[in-house]
Amino acid sequence: MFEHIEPYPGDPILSLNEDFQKDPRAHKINLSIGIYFDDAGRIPVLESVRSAEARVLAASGPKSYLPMEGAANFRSAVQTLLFGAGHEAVTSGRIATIQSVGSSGGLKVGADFIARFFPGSQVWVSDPTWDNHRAMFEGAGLTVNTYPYYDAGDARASPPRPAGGLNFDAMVATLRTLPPKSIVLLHACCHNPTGVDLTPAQWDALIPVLRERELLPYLDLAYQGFGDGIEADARAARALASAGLSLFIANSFSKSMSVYGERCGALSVVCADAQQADNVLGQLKFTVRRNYSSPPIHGGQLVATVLGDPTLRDQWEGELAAMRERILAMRRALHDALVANSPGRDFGYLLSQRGMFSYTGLTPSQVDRLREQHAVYLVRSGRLCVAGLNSGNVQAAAQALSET
Ligand code: KET
Repeated sequence: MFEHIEPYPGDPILSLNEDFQKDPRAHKINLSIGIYFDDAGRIPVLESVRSAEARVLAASGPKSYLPMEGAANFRSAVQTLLFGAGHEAVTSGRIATIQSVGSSGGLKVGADFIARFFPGSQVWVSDPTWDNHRAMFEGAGLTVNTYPYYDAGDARASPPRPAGGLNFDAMVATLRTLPPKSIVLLHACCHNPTGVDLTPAQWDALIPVLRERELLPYLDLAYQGFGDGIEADARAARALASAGLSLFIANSFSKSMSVYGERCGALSVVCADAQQADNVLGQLKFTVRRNYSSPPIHGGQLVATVLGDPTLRDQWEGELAAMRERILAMRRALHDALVANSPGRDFGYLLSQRGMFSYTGLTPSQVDRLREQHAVYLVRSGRLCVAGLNSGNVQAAAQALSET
């Protein structure tokens, strides 16, 4: 029966992380998967989430099914977090939000919805993007293309351009050529894998392009709070909604609340009015019903409890700020160690990029060498997860990088 089934070559991120777990070398360093580790190399349990969990367990009752769209308190807390309590799009009821199985679940429900209701549309993702974006949208039957994004630099240009920036002009030029109703996937902050984000002014310049070309933006907000702060990282979503654009946004709590395995996320669709939002919500529910029927209870209630209680919310903001600041400190430490090892080379990109990731420019064979000779794990694209560095391993990581 199954003779025709070919072996799965593995996922570029998750399978690599599994290989890391099996690696017997004691000095191994995991800079592959997008997980925040603390300075002791552990995945933290946030105190705000621990307190919320105690409350959720104390109050837990019969475990009926949640509605297809998820828990009402979670869904409204998500809208407030993303857009702000007083945002006109929230108060007018023109956002359809579902609780999803991680933001991955939300991204895929959105992709299935697009395949059904925008059958003539193709998807455009940044070059490069998170490996799974292409897989998910293609998995929904959509055609996926790329727009220019990361600037690999040009030593021969005058003045020479260092690697590590954004090629905004080329990005906009490509978006201007797309047919109406094309889906444009954008990282709302902390771009994965490059760490290169649009500035607020660039977001503002993008809005008229999206509007004039009648493009449908699909934001991925997986790292809210890891860039410049909870509110600042939501700026793009708020600006697009305020400009009256319709948009999708999938957001994650995996990283911001360190609840990876609880699979907490949401998909929100900002519509022109409440009537549209009602219809969109209905069709999202149908998409969920045909897929996994309804989301799980527990993780969503942890999130809703943290966001709904002013004391826990304050505590969470502090804990998230500490994670953000530790990543910044590790960017600085790695930068300084690399400069000390290779004077004259420019590692400024490590300081300007935001979020968990930086793009090193290492080739796949260099990444393989790092892993084989030094037990330092990066994704083969050359993506380095800064959040895997700590005061105990950053010098060794820098040494290995310098020798590769
Ligand atoms: N979007 C982006 C941009 C992203 O980096 C991830 C996870 C997700 C969505 C999915 O997160 P979820 O837990 O489903 O809400 N990225 C890391 C882990 C992974 O690949 O699944 C990573 O890039 O390493």
